Amino acid sequence: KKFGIDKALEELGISEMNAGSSTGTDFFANGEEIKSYSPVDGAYIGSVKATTKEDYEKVASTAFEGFKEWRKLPAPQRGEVVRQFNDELRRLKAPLGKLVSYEMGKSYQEGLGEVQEMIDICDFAVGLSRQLHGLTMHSERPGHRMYEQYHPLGVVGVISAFNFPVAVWSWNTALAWVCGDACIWKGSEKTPLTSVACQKIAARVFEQNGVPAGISSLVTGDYKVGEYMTNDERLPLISATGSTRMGKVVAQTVAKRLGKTLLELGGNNAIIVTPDADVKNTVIGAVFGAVGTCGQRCTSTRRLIIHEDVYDKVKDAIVDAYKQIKIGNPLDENNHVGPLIDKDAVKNYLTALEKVKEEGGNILVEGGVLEGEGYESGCYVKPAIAEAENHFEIVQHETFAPVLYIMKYSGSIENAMGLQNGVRQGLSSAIMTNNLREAEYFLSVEGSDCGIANVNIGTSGAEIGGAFGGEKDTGGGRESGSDAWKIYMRRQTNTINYTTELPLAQGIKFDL
Ligand code: UN1
Repeated sequence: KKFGIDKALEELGISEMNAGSSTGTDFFANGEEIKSYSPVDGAYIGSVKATTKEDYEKVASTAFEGFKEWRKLPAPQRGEVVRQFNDELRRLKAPLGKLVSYEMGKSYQEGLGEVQEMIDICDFAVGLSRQLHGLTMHSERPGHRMYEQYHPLGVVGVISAFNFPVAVWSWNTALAWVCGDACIWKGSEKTPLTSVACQKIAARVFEQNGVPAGISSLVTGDYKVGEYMTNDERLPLISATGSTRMGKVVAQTVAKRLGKTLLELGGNNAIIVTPDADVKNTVIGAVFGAVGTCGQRCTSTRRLIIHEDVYDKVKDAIVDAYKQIKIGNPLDENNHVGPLIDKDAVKNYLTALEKVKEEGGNILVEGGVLEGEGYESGCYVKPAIAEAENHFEIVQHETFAPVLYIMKYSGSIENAMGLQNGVRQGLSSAIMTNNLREAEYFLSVEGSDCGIANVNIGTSGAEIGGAFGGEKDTGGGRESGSDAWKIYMRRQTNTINYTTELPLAQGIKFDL
């Protein structure tokens, strides 16, 4: 069953593919072919051509030239272009959500949710386009005025991952565009068609508005194309989402030329379940967090840290809930969990299950690869649960699959906090409690060390209005809401003297 995927491709204008790199509505395709197969049914969807070094030069120089014009347009007018782009996203929400689901494998509901995140960040960006404000300060010198302003930064490189193939791009670009930047996007080579679909939508709206070429640019390919970007001095900022290993390489390369990075890397997210947690809500938050998107969100719940007094009760309720999970074609709305992205991901999942057993873990819900009708792609796996210790090597490691580790704590919240913070990653965290003292401790300076800390909701499913990102091995970057826009602009402090004298700061006398 195709669930209307052909119609969706047609509506997005990507049924006849000859795509690759792009600085507008046209594509140039010179590199080697990248074929996209759906993890849903293993079928070939289409192909694009990788960006060559020459293609990249063309893209980067066009973006650079385009930026010089785009930056002169008043920010609210740039916001108006983003508003029109958002109208198109609203119109095409269903087909784009469907393509995301089909090419990436997340449920259709989550595909729609991802496009909704794009819509939300565009709304946010439109309002922001009238609020890119700095501060004014009082000068220490008479007759002087001091203030700060934010100017467009330049050409921003965006490197995104397969798991959120469209939303992460828009978190970066919607803000960067209203900030007056041009963007060069390298999407994941595992989801090239969603990238092409997005570029088509943006480029069409931009062209209709007379926006110069290159403000929305696309490059395609693997890490080699990423290296063109990270080494390019014309790109003052590289925003990269992916593994910690990738982030370290990106950070070092960009730092060598003193460029800026915004890194959103791995997580190892835990929910602490305290003695007076609401068990029903805990189950919903933990199960969605662990199996949603087949465990392939950076915010997916990897660990449950449960107090001994409620350990058996919560464990049994979660194991029970896993029995209700329906695994299958994610376009079929009866299913909760779709496939993993590809067979490499299946291998990593199986390795994690082996390792947790080797290290002494106790499997509570057996995993395994599904076979037979509907599972022909070989990418469907059973969400698994293991009782494990926090110090196990495999527990310390982020496995991008639906494997949940359960562990026990005794005594006070401090003990749970130690386990939660006792990993290298620091993205998302949650506590389930109705106890004010525990909740406030969790949020206090001694509490969670993550970029996201939630009370009585799970670790995944953050709203766009907050700054998104985390500490330690998660990379330290913040994208999306709050004041994350500032990284896409350059800050300037201005001091203006409107007197006939020239007094020096700090009262220094310099008489000539
Ligand atoms: C990611 O997995 O890279 O909070 C992003 C969430 C989503 C974004 C996840 N809004 O789960």
